Amino acid sequence: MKSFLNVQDLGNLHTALAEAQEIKQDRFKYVEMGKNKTALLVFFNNSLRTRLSTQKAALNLGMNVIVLDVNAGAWKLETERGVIMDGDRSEHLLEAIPVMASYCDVIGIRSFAGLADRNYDYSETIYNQFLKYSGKPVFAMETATVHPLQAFADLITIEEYKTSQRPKVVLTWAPHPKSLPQAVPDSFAEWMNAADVDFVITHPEGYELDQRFAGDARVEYNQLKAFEGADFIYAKNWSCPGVTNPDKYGQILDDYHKMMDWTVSARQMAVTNNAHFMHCLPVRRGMIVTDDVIESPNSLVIPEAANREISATVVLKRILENL
Ligand code: AN0
Ligand code: CP
Repeated sequence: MKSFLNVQDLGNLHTALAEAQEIKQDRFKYVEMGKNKTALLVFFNNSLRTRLSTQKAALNLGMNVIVLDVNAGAWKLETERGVIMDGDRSEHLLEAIPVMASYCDVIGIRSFAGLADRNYDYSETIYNQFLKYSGKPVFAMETATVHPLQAFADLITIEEYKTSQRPKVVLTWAPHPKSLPQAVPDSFAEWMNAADVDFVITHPEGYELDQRFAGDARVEYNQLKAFEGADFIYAKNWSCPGVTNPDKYGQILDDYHKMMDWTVSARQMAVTNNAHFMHCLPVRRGMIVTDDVIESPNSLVIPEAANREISATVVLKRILENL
C-alpha cells in the first residue's frame, strides 16, 4: 500500500477485519517487520488519539517514530505555489516535503480542511503534494476530507459489538459551537457503505454529505425517525459540505442554540434497539451528547478509541509489507 485515504486502499474488508483481530490477540506479532524503519508523523493540527495510537502502532511493529508538530517549533510552511513569500511563512512545502521524506520510510499526515475553498479541500491538495513530492508511502491521519484510521477503528468496534448479522447504524449530525470538517462523517459514511450494515444518515437540511462518500445511503431528516430500531448511534458534528448550497461551504447554517434538540440524549436513545453510542472523540458534552448517554454502559467511546491502535497497526503493517 502506497497511499491510505479510502476504504478501497485496504482491499477486502473481511480480510482486513480478520487481520485486526489477529493483531488484537498479539499486538507484537509483527514486531520484526519494522526493524530499522522510521515512521514520520506530521501534524498540522491538534491531536490526542491519533498522535498516541499511531505512535503505539509503529512501536508494535518495531519501527522508530518521529513526530513533527508543524505549528509548534517548525518553520511556518507556505503551501501555495507561485506566491511571493514576504509574509510570516519562512519555508515552502515543496522543499519541506522532500527534506522530511529523506529522514523516514513512511509519512502520516494530519492536515484538516481549511473550510474556505471547497475545491481546494476536496481535491486533497496537501495530502497529494506529500504523495507526489515525498516518494514515500503516505497515509492519512485525518486530511481535508477523510479520516480512514478512525473509520476503520469504528468498523472494527461495530464488528466486535454487533448482535445481529446486519446491524442498523445511524450517523447523526449534532450541534457544535465551531465549524468542523466533514472528514469524520465522510469516511464513516464511505466505510459503512462498504460494510455489511443497514446505514442511515440523519442531519438538518443543508448538511448533505458529498456524494462520493454518502453514495446511496438513506438520508432521513427526522432524527427521531432515523433512530428507530438502531443498533449503533454514531454522533458527529460537521459544517456545511456545500453540496446543495456551495456558497455556505464550511459554515454553521443555524445558530447552535436553535439546534440543541439534535443533541443525543436519553429521549432519542429510547426509540433505538438499546443502541450503542459512538463518537470519534474529542466530544463536547452537553452539545453533541448528554453526560448520561456517554457515561451509560451502552457507550463505546473508550473501546472505539482503543481500537485506533489496532487500525493503525494493520495499516502500517500493510505499508511495511510493500516497502
Ligand atoms: C476534529 C474534526 O471534527 O474533524 C477532529 C476529530 C477527530 N474535531 C475537532 O476539531 C474538535
Ligand atoms: N479521533 C481522533 O482522531 O482524535 P484526535 O483528534 O485526538 O487524534
